Amino acid sequence: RRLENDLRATIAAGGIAVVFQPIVEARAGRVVGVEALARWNHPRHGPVSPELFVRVAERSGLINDLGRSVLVTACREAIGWNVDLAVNLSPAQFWDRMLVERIEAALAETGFPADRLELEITESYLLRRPDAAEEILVRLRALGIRIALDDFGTGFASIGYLQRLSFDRIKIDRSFVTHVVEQARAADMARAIVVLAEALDLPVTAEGIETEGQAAIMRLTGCSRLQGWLFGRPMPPAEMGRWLAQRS
Ligand code: G
Ligand code: G
Ligand code: MN
Ligand code: NA
Repeated sequence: RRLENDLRATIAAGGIAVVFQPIVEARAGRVVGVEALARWNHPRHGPVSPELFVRVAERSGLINDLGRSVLVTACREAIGWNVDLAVNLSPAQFWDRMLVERIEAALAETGFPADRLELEITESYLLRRPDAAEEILVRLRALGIRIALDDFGTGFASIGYLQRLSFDRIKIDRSFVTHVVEQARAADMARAIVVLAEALDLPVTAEGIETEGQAAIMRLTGCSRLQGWLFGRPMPPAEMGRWLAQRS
């Protein structure tokens, strides 16, 4: 309750920060994108996990204000970087009937090019109403935005919907990446996911890459993009800007 009031005040004051994690092209290691991740540093409690404050925002009707704040901040920071920008959407945002208009307004307000924006959505909540979900995906893609299916594999209820819904990319959850070096089974699972994605013409990003060994295997497995601490931790905008400048 108190957290909810603090969150409302922080969002209103523009106090939700955004950090950025680099995403690299698997073969040459060139930076091709960044993922925006929301951060809230509470004056008394310190950093609050985004899982917690996103949940609080969803319960208290603040999610659209939070989402707008993150999207606008991320677009403003990333506009001068010549790379794609990935932003996470929560289920409540996805199902809001003004979603497409809100995204369009944020793009217009910041001047951020739609074809550099990728929205990350998780699979679990699309399954309940796949036809309604597809209608929204089609409208978003008509704006020129791309859609990534995030945390893929964690809510594996059905693969049938994969061919019914219009995605542009799959992000393999890091739980499938963690053990690929020492467990043949894990590497086989990762490979199976990539084969499935290939059958649907969907490029794959591997998340949570922490070691060179994991990077090598996921590259061989056929992932086109890699993301994780090996390449870069989430960084504040100024640091991300310097990091990108050093690498181009
Ligand atoms: O940044 P990381 O440490 O801790 O993120 C934890 C979780 O919070 C991840 O599942 C991530 O997708 C989610 N998350 C981070 N930023 C945002 C955001 O801006 N919006 C939503 N909906 N989720 C976010
Ligand atoms: O759910 P989503 O994929 O959006 O969440 C991204 C989360 O993964 C963020 O919390 C981010 O901080 C975290 N993350 C990014 N790279 C790594 C990594 O290499 N290892 C681990 N353990 N977490 C990571
Ligand atoms: Mn994500
Ligand atoms: Na993920």
